[in-house]
Amino acid sequence: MNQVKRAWRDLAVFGGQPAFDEPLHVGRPNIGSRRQFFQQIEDILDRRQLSNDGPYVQSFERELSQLTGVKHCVAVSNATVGLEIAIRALGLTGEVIAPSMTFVATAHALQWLGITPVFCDIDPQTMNLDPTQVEVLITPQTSGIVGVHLWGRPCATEALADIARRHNLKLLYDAAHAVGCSYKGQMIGNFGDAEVFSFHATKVCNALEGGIIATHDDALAGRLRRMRNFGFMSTDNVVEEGTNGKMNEISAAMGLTSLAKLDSFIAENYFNYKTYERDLADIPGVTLTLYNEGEKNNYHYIVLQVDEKQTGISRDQLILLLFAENVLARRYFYPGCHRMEPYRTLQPDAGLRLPYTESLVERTLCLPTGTAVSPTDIQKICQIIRFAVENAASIRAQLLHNTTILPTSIYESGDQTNCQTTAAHLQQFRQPHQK
Ligand code: T4K
Repeated sequence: MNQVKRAWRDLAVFGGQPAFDEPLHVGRPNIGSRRQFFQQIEDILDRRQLSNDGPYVQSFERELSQLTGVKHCVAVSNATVGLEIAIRALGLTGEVIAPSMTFVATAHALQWLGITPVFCDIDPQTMNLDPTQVEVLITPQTSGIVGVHLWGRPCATEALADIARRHNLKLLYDAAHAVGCSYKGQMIGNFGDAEVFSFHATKVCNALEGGIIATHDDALAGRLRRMRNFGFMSTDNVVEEGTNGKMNEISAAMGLTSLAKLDSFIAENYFNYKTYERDLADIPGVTLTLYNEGEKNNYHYIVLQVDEKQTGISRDQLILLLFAENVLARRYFYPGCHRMEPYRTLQPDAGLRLPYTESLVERTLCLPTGTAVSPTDIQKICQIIRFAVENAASIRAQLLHNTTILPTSIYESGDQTNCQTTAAHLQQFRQPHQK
C-alpha cells in the first residue's frame, strides 16, 4: 500500500506520495463478457445489418421490457436524444417544470426544443422534485413535468401523478440513473407517461452510448419509434417530423452483454456501498446518501454530503485532496443547471427559489465505485477522508496560505489523470462560485 497519511505533509497535494498510482474514476465502465460481445460483433458483421432496428436492438428492447415489466421499450442513440424525442412525442410546449439538481442534459433537452425549463427546488431528503414546489410553479404555459430519479432514488411518483392529472400535464421521467431500480416494488420505467433510461458508458449498464424510452402507451410508443427514424411509418412513407435517434447494432450488443451481467454489477456496487457506509460511518460532518434497501437499487452512485461546519474542511477542499491522491471524485451536479448557460443568463433569478438545490450542490460529491474499484481501494479512500477531517485545521491552513501549492488542473485540463497543478485552479477552490 502507498504511504498511510500520518501528517498533512503526507498528503499528495502537499508533495506526499499519492495513495493510488493510477487514477480512480467515477464512471469507469462496467465491462461484461468480452467473449459474448465479440461473438455478437462477429455475427453483426456477418449479417451486415448494422443499424435501423436490427435484431440486436430488438432483442435489447425485449430484455428491457422483461426487466422493467414495461410494454414498450424503444431503444435510442442516447438518453438525451431519448428525452428530446419523448418531449416532442408528448407534445410538450411552453414551460416544463424540472429540477436543476441534475445533469444538464435534462434541461438542455427541453431548451433544445424551444421549451423553457422552469427549475423547481428539491426535497432535501429525497434530492428529487418537491411536489409542493412543483404545484406553485404551474402557470397557463405549463405543459408538463420532468422528474429525475436522482442516483436511481425514485421521485414522489404518486404526488407528481396527482398534480399532473389535476392540471392536465404530461409527466415524463428522466430515469437515466435508474436502470434496475424500483419504487414500492414496481420497477422504474412504469411511471408517468414515459421514462427515459441512459446506457451511457458511465452508467451501471452500458451500451457504449444508448438510451431506452419506456412507456405503456401504444400510440405514444408508435410515435416514438417513428420519430427516432425520421418519421418513417414504412418505406418511402414519412408521416410526421422525426430525427435520427436510432441505436446501432454494436451498441445493442454491448447493451445485451452488460444486461447479462447486471445482477453481478449491482452486487459489486452493493458491496462497495456497504464498505463505504461502514468506513465513513463515524466521520463527523460526512454523510453518505443512503438507498432504501427495501427496494431494488443499482447502488451506482456513492454520494456524500460534506457539512463544512462539522468537518472543518469544505467539499471542494476535500475534492482537491482526493484528486491529488488520484481519487477523481466529482461534484455532480455542481453548480446546478440554473447556474449554467444559457439558463444563468435567461433566468438570472432562478436561484432565489432553489434554496435546497443551492445548498446541496455546494456540499455534494460522488466517489468512485463500480467493478473497477475494489473494497481495498474504498478503505483507502475512506482513510484519506477520515484523515482530512481529523486534521482539518492544519490542512485548511496549509491549503489557504501556502501559495507554493499548485493543485491539480482538475476540471480545466480535460486530462484528469494529470495531477500537475495550477495556481488558477487553487483559486477556483478558494473562492465560492460566483452568484
Ligand atoms: N439525465 C441524467 C440525470 C444524466 O445523468 C445523464 C447523463 C443524462 C440525462 C444523459 O444521458 P446520455 O445522453 O449521456 O445517455 C457523464 C456522462 O457522460 C453522462 O452520460 C452522465 N449523465 C453524467 C452523470 O456523467 P461527464 O461529463 O461527467 O463525463 P466524463 O467524460 O467526465 O466521464 C466521467 C468519468 O468516467 C471520467 O472520469 C472518466 C470515466 N470514463 C468515461 C467514459 C465515457 C471512463 O473511464 N470511460 C469512458 O468511456 O458526464
